[in-house]
Amino acid sequence: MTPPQITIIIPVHNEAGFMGPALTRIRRQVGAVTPRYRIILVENGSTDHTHAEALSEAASDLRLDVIQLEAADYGLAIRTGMEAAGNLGWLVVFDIDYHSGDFLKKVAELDGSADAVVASKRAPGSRDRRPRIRRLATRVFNLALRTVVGSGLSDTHGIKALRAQVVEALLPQVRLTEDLFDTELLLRAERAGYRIIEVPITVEELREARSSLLRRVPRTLRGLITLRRTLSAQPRPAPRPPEER
Ligand SMILES: Nc1nc2c(ncn2[C@@H]2O[C@H](COP(=O)(O)OP(=O)(O)O)[C@@H](O)[C@H]2O)c(=O)[nH]1
Ligand SMILES: [Mg+2]
Repeated sequence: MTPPQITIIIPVHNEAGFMGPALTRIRRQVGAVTPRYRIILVENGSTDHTHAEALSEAASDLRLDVIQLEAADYGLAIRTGMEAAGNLGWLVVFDIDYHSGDFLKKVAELDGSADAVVASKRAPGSRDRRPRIRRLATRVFNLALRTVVGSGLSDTHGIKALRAQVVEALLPQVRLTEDLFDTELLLRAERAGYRIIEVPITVEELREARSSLLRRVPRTLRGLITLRRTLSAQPRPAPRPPEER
């Protein structure tokens, strides 16, 4: 089987010092799976030397591209990376502190049987070694995904891969940025009838979490309610015929 084209998109914000060693690990993980890869770092809003460090990494790595936007926005960073990635092969979203070689292997072994792959912290076989409070936040989010937006997905945050052509088709419809951009993208993929599979993952924090759950959980829940309104205002697309998949 020909190894797939993989473009890894990584949003980065105030990651000076941490990013260099993480990129070395990520290059090793993706290089073990395919020689046909690119990495796109999208930085915005950093107050440290992240952008300068990213540029210096890119100076010695032809497969690494760096994009900089002005204001801090996690979702907009991923979106911009996706827009820059083109429409070949797989687009993979990693965090700089959360990435997986095993996940890339699973994506590379797919034989056309899926349009998107989500590493779900809630899938059978996953091992979540994060602190209890973070695991609890994931459970709350999972419950909200089912009850607020009626999704069958068990996780939408974190590591995921989508076929570039699927992203190209869906991006014009996606409205949200920040925390919920990737959730909206996956929910729209689900509603459009694309085949999404969930795979287990071992989650280990490579460093302490920096975002405050106290602020993030209510913000995310409010965002999901907005998303439900947006999605229900639009007719559910007819399931796509098999030949289009
Ligand atoms: N471009 C960009 N990246 C961000 C922003 N906030 C977080 N990130 C990146 O998103 C990833 C996850 O962030 P992290 O702080 O580990 O969040 P957590 O693990 O979900 O609490 C890391 O690669 C961060 O550098 C942002 O505002 N802009
Ligand atoms: Mg993190």
